[in-house]
Amino acid sequence: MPHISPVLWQFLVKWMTNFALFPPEASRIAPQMDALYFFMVLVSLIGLTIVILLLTSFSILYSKKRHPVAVQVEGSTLLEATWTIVPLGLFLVMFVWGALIYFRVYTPPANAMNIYVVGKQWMWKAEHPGGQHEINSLHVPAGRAVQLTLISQDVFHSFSIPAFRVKREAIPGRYTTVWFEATTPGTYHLFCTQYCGTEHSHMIGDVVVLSPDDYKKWLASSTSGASLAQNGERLFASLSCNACHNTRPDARGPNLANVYGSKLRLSNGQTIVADEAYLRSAILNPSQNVMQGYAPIMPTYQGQVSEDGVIALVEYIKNLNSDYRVQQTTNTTELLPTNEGKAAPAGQKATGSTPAGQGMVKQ
Ligand code: HEC
Ligand SMILES: [Cu+2]
Repeated sequence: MPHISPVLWQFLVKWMTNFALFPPEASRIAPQMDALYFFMVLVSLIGLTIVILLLTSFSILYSKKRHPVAVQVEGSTLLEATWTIVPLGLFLVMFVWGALIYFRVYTPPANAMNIYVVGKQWMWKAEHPGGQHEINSLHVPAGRAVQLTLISQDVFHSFSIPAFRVKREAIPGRYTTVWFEATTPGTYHLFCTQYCGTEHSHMIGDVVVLSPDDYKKWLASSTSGASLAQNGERLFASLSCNACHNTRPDARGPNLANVYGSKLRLSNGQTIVADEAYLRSAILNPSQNVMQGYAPIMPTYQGQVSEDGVIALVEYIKNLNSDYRVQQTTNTTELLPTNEGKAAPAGQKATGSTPAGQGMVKQ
């Protein structure tokens, strides 16, 4: 595990963690984040020292006792340039350094496994693709990139794991994402860091980092029987989405197979990449982005499907994508129980082996 922070900072962090002054560094990004943080603290301390030294020495050197008559001092270009350029350089270093870390935190690697997190007053609900649900806790494997797709069911919340140095707003009406790679098995705190009502302080929980083997066991023991995609398939039928989205030649809606991740042309001439956020808005605000060649006849499902339901539908549509299925299989083969064919491959089975799903949506 490469540790970026120099030895002294590592020592400092260990010491502060020991005395509960600082959260442990339990993700790959944490040491990088801390290096920047300590750099900023150091620069501030040096600045503070210079200001205090100048303040005290000037008030002694130029006191009224020593200089009863004030002397007019003209400006010095060199002095002014120095105190402008040096701080500017320091702030630019912080800006570039911070931007690099920012992009790293908010750009998940392509092979990240995805977990949905729904925030609501006042709890966090995590939904794993295999159908495992948990409230105010989140189980993740160590050494794997994990992406969280967050949404709120009511007000603004903010999902924060200090030990991983990640934090992301959970916003009503929009998916947001953040990712991390946990390095050390253990239990860490999880907070809502956006004041969200009277019981905001109860919106806390545990992040449990497990070794890949233990994670595999956890997945197998907490499966609820149906994967998200399977639930989505059921919803797709019960909401009669398949009345329009089917393979009949006179189908009124587009075929949804391989839509996820593809570039779509809209009736207003724009193109858009169909990601999770697009699928969500296609279901809840269909009139917002109408596909070229189709009439805007799709009804809105606002108020008829919960966020959990939308997540299931989105996972189902993603699973209609043959590439995505292959990718998800390669991502999860080492982690998910393949032998009994329950949790992980169930997601694939949802679309592959159910005759109904096959006939209605897949082409
Ligand atoms: C009355 C017919 C009808 C029903 C019912 C319907 N849709 Fe649609 N849907 C359409 C049409 C037509 C479009 C293309 C025009 C548009 O984008 O609004 C579309 C577009 C979409 C898109 C965007 C796909 C793309 O290629 O742009 C998604 C996703 C989608 N529907 C999902 C659903 C889901 C999920 C349901 C059920 C909850 C559903 N639809 C129910 C007719 C329907
Ligand atoms: Cu909250």
